[in-house]
Amino acid sequence: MGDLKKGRVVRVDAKVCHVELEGRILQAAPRGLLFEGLKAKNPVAVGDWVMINDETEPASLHEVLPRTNSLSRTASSHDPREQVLVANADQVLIFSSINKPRFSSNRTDRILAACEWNDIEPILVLNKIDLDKKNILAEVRATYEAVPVKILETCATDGRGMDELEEVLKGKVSVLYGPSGAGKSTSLNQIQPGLNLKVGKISSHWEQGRHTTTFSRLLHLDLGGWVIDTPGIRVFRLHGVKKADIRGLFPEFVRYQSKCKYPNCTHDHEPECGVLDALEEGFVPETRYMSYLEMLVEAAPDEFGAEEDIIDEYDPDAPDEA
Ligand SMILES: Nc1nc2c(ncn2[C@@H]2O[C@H](COP(=O)(O)OP(=O)(O)OP(=O)(O)O)[C@@H](O)[C@H]2O)c(=O)[nH]1
Ligand SMILES: [Mg+2]
Ligand SMILES: [Zn+2]
Repeated sequence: MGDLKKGRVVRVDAKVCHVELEGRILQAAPRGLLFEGLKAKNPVAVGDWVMINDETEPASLHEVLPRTNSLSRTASSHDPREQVLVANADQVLIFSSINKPRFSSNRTDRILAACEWNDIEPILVLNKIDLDKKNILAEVRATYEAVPVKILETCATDGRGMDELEEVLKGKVSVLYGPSGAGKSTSLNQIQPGLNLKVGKISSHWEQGRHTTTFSRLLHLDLGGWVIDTPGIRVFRLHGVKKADIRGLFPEFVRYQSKCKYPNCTHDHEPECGVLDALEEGFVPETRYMSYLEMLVEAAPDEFGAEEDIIDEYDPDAPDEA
């Protein structure tokens, strides 16, 4: 057996991983050993550092090096295992369009909670500010500044906010997360036209994007750093959290928690709850509280939502990406 070499996983397919090794990308099959005793659904994720033997045909992936962090979720409503979406990332850029598709508080709150749980810095990118016909931008800003979360306002089509976005990406490993159609690929193309990522059309009927990016992959940025462009994920359910953990994932609630009568108050049904009072007085936005309650219910053991939880359907007719 030849010497093992260290590479980085840039893409994961069903049977092989695409690994960058000494400036080239090769496909490597994970060894069976990596699956033995595995509790998670997948042994390898995009962003992982791995040890490769490139003298076999195909190359083989021998070892996954310890991770600094990972972003995981519950695989699906039928599969309670942990699914590691990405590993070793510095930050998650949560892309949301203000309109087309419309801004989703629930989706935003779930991924924010996941960042908090996995200890990865979130940055909220509010894109398509040119489409803010209903003037929701100010309200969204206020809600998330209170958490607090760092916020960028962008318009990927006319270039507004792209300098700030570059500044944030420079030298970091960033996950780009957001619904189909939010403008992740358009933004990356603005920053680095050579990437030539395919961008989607928005269906006017549904006002939703179809998935144009269908798998996660790690890309180099000329300005320094890496981005992981991900396909939109419909529902992000945390993995391994207990009911009692959820309240810690909504940082702005903590401010009011000291006024709760019971120290282990779930802010759900208990009397004399500081968070419920703050909600009634308008200090806690209703959207944040609704997301909290939904996640609280899910966190109960054996309770998984009935709704399908897969990466939005893959369009087989879509041409391959550049
Ligand atoms: N009006 C407006 N349209 C935009 C803006 N940013 C992107 N778009 C359009 O939105 C559509 C979807 O953009 P994409 O970049 O493909 O979205 P995506 O987030 O990569 O979507 P997936 O790859 O499917 O996850 C394209 O038609 C873009 O031209 C913006 O700031 N304003
Ligand atoms: Mg895309
Ligand atoms: Zn309470």
